[in-house]
Amino acid sequence: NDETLIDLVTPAPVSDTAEFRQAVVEGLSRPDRAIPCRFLYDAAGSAIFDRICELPEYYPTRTERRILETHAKAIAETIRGNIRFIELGAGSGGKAEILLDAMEQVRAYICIDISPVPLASAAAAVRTRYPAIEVDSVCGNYLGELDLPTRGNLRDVCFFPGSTIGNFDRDDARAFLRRWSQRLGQDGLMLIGVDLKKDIALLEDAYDDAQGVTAQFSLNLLHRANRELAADFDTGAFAHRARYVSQPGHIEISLVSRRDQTVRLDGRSFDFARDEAIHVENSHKYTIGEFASLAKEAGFDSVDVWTDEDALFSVHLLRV
Ligand code: AVI
Repeated sequence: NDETLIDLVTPAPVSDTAEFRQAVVEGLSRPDRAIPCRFLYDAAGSAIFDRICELPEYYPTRTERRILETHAKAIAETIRGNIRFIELGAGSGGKAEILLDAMEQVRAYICIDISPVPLASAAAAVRTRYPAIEVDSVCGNYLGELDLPTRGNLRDVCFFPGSTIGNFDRDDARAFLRRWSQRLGQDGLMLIGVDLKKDIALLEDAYDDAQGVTAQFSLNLLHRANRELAADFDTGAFAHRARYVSQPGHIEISLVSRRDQTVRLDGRSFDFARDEAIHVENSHKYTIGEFASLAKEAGFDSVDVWTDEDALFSVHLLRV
């Protein structure tokens, strides 16, 4: 349902402190401790995430870009009619431009993001680079209720790169796709990046890199609680853990207490036993067939799918 989707929102909303406080207090008060992954993306977390995307172990970003570069023409040729291109989340690091360069049939572009500043700069960049395309931006949560400008007789193509869908659990991913299949209407298309199942060591290394940047990304959540909520986490006393869970197939990321300890926050104390975990993120992985079936359940047919030669990552084109 929509409420759960909003709770799980991943892509970089700058959430306010009150919301963060409530999530941390609630999340630490439960027996299975957890903090929703959207809180990973404050300014510091977003900057660390940009560094993750450049890591040798973190293959998704560069692999998806390569797939788009290699197949941009084929993708453009598969999509007929005049198009309104809808990008979910601002600033795909140039991935939208790879497609816009190849797709001469794009007449309008809309970017949707919850944060106004990246939204405005994404729209401005497209306006400058493609003066013939009509550019619009919608400040809102693309996981929730949203009013899109009317589309005229253009065909909607929604672009959702980065395997951000992987940060939703399977049910939420299906609900998200269903919502968009309804919103896009007849003939609408969804072009979506999805990380693939693969060798477990490769996957685990991608989420636990040698330089420890991903560990910093997770631990930033505790630094953020210290900064914003005056918590007293001893951040050195928690370890980043990324492990692959084969059913249904996801990387599960947690912060694990290295010793018995007590953390104070908001006038409360939270006791941690050694090895007790705070769950911070899941990153789901799919086979091509699994993702196509999930999309089918959500009202999409599979049109085509592109992948790299090592079958690390996939880009699906789905049709309502
Ligand atoms: C944003 N998202 C697709 C990333 C992923 O791969 O699940 C988030 C991430 N967390 C640690 N590394 C990357």
